Amino acid sequence: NGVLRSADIMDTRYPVKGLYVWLPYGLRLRNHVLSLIKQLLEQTGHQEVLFPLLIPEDIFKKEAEHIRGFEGQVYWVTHGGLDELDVKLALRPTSETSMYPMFALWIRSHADLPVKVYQVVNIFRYETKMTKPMIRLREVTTFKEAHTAHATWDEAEAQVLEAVKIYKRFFDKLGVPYVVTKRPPWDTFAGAKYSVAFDTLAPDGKTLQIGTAHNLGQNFAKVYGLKFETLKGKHQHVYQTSYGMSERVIAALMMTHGDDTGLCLPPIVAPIQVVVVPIPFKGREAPVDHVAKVVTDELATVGVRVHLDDRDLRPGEKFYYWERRGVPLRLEVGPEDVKKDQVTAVRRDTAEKQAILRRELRVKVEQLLYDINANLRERAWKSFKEMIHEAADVETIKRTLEKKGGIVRVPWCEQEACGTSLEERTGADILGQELEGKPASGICPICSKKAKNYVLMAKTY
Ligand code: P5A
Ligand code: ZN
Repeated sequence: NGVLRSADIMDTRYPVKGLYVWLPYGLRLRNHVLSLIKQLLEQTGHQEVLFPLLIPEDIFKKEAEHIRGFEGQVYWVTHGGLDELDVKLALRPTSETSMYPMFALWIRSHADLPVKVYQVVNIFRYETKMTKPMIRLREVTTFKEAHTAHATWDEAEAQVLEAVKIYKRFFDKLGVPYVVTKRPPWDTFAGAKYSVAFDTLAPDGKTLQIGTAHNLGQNFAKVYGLKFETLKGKHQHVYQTSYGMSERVIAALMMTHGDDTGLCLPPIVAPIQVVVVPIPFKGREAPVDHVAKVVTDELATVGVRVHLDDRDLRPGEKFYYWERRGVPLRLEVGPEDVKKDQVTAVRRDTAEKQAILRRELRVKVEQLLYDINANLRERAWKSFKEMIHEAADVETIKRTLEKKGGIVRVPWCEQEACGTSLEERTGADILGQELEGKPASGICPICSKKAKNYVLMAKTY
C-alpha cells in the first residue's frame, strides 16, 4: 500500500470496499503491461472483441457448475431507475455466459472454427476473503480474458498449451518468475474439465495466482447450443477453452522487483525509462540545462521513454523521487559532464554509476535498458528457485513453510482424500502438479503408498 501511494500508482481511499483508483502514472504502467499481452495474443491469431457488462439472469444461470462456483460472488442489477427489472442483470464476474450464447449464433460449420477472441474489461466479484488493492478486488478493472472454440477435444487441449506458452513469454518479458501447475479437481474453475494456473511468490513467501487457463470441454457448448456442421454433415458440439489474468500481474511485477526504496520497474513496461536530471552549479546553469535538453530530445527521437526533470528542486530530491517511482535509468548532467562531453548514468536496479560519452549515448542507453531487463529477470528467477524446497512428510512440509515460506514439492499418491488431508494437516494449499514435472519417487506422506506424482504446496494469497 505504501508503494502504491508513494509511487503514484493508485489511490486506495475510494469509499467502496475492494474498489480503487488508478492514478496517471499507474495507468501508464498498466497500459504498457497490457500492450505486451495484447501483442502476444494478436501474434497468435486472437482477435479483440468487446462484450456488454450485463448478463440476464436466465442466461447466466444455465451452466450448473459455473453457477455453483460464482453465485456467491455476483452483483445484481435489479432496478432501472425506479422500475424493478423483469429479469435481473448480473454484472459479469467473467464472460463465459455473456459470450457463448453469441458464439452459438456465429458458429455454423467447421469452417467457422477455431474461434479465438479476447477482451480487456472490468469484472465484478463480490469477494468475501479480505480485499487487497490490485490483488483481490471486487471490481477487477483490468481483466484480460481469452475465449476459444474448437472442433475437437485435442484442439482444445492444444489451445490450453498455447495459452501456457503465451503466458510464459509474457511473464518472461516482465521478469516475473512462476510455476505452472494443473490444479487439483477441487480447485478447478467452475464449469471447466481442468485448470492450469501460474503462481508466483510474494516477498512474504506466499504464492499468488497470476493467471489461469481452463479446458472447458463441451460443458458450456451443450447448455448454450454451440454446434457446428462437420465435413461429413454431422452436427457436433464445440470444445472450448478460456484463459485470463488481471492487474494482479502488475502487483506481482511490483512485488518481484521492488526494494526498500520502492518500485523498480523493468524498462520494457516502465512509463518513464530514463530520467534526465541537470545538476546545476552556480554560474554554470546555462550549459548544463542546454545539454540536458539536447540529451532528452535525442533519446526521445529514437523512441526511448525519456523525461527531463527541470523542476526547481535539489538534485538529491529528484533522485529519490524517481527512484521511488522505479525509473530504471537516471542520467545526470553536471558541469564536469558537460566539460567532458558525457553524461553520468545511474542504474536503479544495481545503483551502478558510469560515464557515457555523448556520441555513444543512444547505443549505450539502449544497451543499459536491455541489461536492466535481463538482470531483473535473472535476479528474480534466482531468488524464486531458492524458495522451492523438497519435503516428504507432514512435519517437514509444515516446518519448511513456516520457517522459509515459498513452495514445497511433495510426493503424492494422487488420491483426492490424501490431497485434502495434506492440506488440512499442513495448513497449506496444494497448487497442483507441475506441467513439466519430474517423475515421482518416494511415498505419499498420508497413506504411505507409492507416489505417482509430485504436487507443489504453499501458503497462498
Ligand atoms: C478465464 C478467463 C476465469 O475467470 N474466465 C475468463 C476464466 N478464470 S479465473 O481464474 O477466475 O480468473 C483469471 C485470473 O484473474 C485473476 N483474478 C483476480 N484478480 C484480482 N481480483 C480478483 N478478485 C480476481 N479474481 C481473479 C487471477 O489472477 C486469476 O487467475
Ligand atoms: Zn496417499
